[in-house]
Amino acid sequence: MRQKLIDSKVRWAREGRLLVPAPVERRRLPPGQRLVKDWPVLDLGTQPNLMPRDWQLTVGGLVDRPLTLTWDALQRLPRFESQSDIHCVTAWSRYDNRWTGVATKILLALVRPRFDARFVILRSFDSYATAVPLEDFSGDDVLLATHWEGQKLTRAHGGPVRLVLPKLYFWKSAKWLRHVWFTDRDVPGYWEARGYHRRGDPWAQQRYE
Ligand SMILES: Nc1nc2c(c(=O)[nH]1)N[C@H]1C(S)=C(S)[C@@H](COP(=O)(O)O)O[C@H]1N2
Ligand SMILES: [Mo]
Repeated sequence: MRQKLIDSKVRWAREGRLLVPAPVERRRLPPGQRLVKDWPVLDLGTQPNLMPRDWQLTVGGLVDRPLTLTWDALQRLPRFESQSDIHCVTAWSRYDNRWTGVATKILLALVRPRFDARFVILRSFDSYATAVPLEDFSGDDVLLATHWEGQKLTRAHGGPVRLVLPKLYFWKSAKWLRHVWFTDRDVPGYWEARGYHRRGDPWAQQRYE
């Protein structure tokens, strides 16, 4: 009797019985990052002072319907809210930021990128620029943000309107957004021209090229 049990346990061991593939665990904090509770301000030192009525966004390039959005026109678009984590390439991360604004999906539906559009170039009122693949720009959690935690986005953090693209390092989330330009090839922005990665996925540690 006991021998039967032993034999079957030996067989189980040989067959690897009860072994199931471990779930692929994804830590919330990407490699090399450390968590902060405050919210650092990072930019090139010039923070444009824009009243909402001075703000205007132009959207063009490889699209069927180029568009200019005033602040009032932006308010009339459907609102979108999304909570996400910030990962800055200088190694700080901040969890649970609640953003409100207009989803890039809405913008894309309005301007209709042409089939050959593959990149989106973002230009800002402080002359900053950055480039992202259209696929990343189109993500479900990407928005033109006007509010953070229910409060109007401050000037220091890119108000009145900034991009928020949580799945890439935060340098891709252009503050004081001015132009959104669709292209068929990558055009390096401020940091990309200085050695930063063309895509910038924190999980793959795409800090530099
Ligand atoms: N217009 C503009 N957007 C910008 C920058 C900038 O210098 N100018 N800096 C980028 C960088 S490097 C980071 S880490 C984040 C910082 O955003 P925060 O100041 O709201 O934390 O903004 C990004 N967007
Ligand atoms: Mo940054």
